[in-house]
Amino acid sequence: MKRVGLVIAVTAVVAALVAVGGCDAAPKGPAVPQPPLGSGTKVTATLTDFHVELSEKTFTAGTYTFDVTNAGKATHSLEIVRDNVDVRSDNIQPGHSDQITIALTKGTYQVFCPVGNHRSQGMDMSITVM
Ligand SMILES: [Cu+2]
Repeated sequence: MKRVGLVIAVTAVVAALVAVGGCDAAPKGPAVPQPPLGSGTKVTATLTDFHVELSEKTFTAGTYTFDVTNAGKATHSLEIVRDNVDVRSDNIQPGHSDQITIALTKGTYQVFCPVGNHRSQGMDMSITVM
């Protein structure tokens, strides 16, 4: 996630991400390296207060770039997690966007907003990769 942040973000956002990074839940193993940012199949993710909407409902194994747009009024982010895979966008201000790229393999991933208590407020879903 730091890598993505460094590529994309302005310095202030990077600093904020690094500061937040120390609070993340313990990883379940070495982080799996992800493909280059922007590669693979494009998926649109729209974040609102408090819902995550994806343009795709079904996924097959492969590389995907999620174009994440915050269409809400609060700050949001998109995180995709499974085992030792954990990819997270920058914190996105209302009206702004970010990209994350992830190699999806067969199985179920949790897709949620890690900001505040947004996950428990409904910004939480799972995707199953066939
Ligand atoms: Cu949120």
